[in-house]
Amino acid sequence: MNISILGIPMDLGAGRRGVDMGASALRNAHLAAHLRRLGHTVTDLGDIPVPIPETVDKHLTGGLVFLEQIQHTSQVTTQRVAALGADVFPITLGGDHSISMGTVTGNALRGQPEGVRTGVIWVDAHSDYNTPQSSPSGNIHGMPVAHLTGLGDPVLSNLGGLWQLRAEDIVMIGIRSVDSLERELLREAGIKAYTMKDVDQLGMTRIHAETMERLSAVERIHVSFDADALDPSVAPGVGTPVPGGLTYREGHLLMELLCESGRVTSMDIVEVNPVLDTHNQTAEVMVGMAASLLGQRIL
Ligand code: 5AB
Ligand code: MN
Ligand code: MN
Ligand code: MN
Repeated sequence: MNISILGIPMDLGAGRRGVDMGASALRNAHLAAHLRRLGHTVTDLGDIPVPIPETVDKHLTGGLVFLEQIQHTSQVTTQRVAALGADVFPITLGGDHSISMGTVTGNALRGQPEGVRTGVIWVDAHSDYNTPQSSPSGNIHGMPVAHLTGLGDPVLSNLGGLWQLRAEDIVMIGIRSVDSLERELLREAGIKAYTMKDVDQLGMTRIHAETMERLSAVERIHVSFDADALDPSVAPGVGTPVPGGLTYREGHLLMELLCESGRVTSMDIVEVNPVLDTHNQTAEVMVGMAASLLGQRIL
């Protein structure tokens, strides 16, 4: 496979500093080398420039912190990813999860300006379905899925022109922290979310099978992997840790089953925060997850 790595060192969407260094941490954990060892051709496209918070005026625009800067970066991200060929497998490195408004949109538009029906597997402790009105924090990393489906601020929900992510094409896995108004929005939209209770009860094998069934009509599948989906004992370097997350094996099993399905066409790795990490453990774990998705075998 032709894999392109693109960093988006964004921390304007998160409440804590340091997640902008996530892309560097993942490169330091030998992401490209691991993928090359699996036989892939890997091109690192470097980083999209993102302003650091200290250089911009922090203010709230209609319930969103750093809206203008995040809008600009999301537009650039959409264009850069869309310009990659339809045959390329992009791995986009955050940065906080606000980058996924641009990465998902760009991936849907890759090679086809009007957009391709694209499914999203959102692996996360959080559902990231807040609107500016429902958000308790104003932090845009808690809002990307809502904006991808057309809710929220039009400045962020119209990145794809006529293309929009359909609520029925989203599956969330690992969920265990949802805000109260956000819960109502998820219900109204009918978004399928597997909570940690579902992971415990059903197991990852069944969740994977149901996910593939649900996404059977989409042409592309994007995996957006927030490191905080994993249990904090496995991935401590995150800004919004929530106890009771996916085990190391549950994370790998999901990636291995998705790899076998052969249907995943792009991936984000987001929310890795080296400032809060121990010895780059979280970046190394996330590189392992990417390797499993891209063909690493035990035997
Ligand atoms: B992450 C919270 N729901 O909106 C909010 O890490 C947390 O991308 C959002 O999943 C966490 O501020 C965003 C309380
Ligand atoms: Mn290594
Ligand atoms: Mn997230
Ligand atoms: Mn999260």
